[in-house]
Amino acid sequence: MAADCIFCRIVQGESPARRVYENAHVVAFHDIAPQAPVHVLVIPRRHLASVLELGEEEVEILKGIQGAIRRVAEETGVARTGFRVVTNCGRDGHQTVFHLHYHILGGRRLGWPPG
Ligand code: IU
Repeated sequence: MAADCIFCRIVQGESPARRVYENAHVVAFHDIAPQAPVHVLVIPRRHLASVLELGEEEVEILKGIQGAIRRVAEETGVARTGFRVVTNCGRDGHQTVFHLHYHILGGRRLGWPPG
């Protein structure tokens, strides 16, 4: 657990979040400021600052992330209508929370390219 990391606190249950799914490696919860009717974040339990810290050694975490994405998409209904998975990295990528997270966005027709 990293000091002063809000997502580590959510993993620990020390900060509130509306969880939708969890497995041994990840937790998924509704984004506090949803940008689409479905906006869920999938985060690893282990603190990794961004996708840049996700290497071949983290294959079990990657499997957990992929399993969570599929389960969340199915359970929220966006597996049927379509959705987007995105992870922002660094300043230009608009990352604001430095604990790796994947956004699952859906429930409306999304624009492309992203701004
Ligand atoms: P970003 O990719 O780092 O920009 O996304 C961070 C997301 O985390 C953003 O969509 C926030 O609304 C969301 N979030 C949250 O769900 N709960 C929190 O306590 C905080 C941020 I701080």
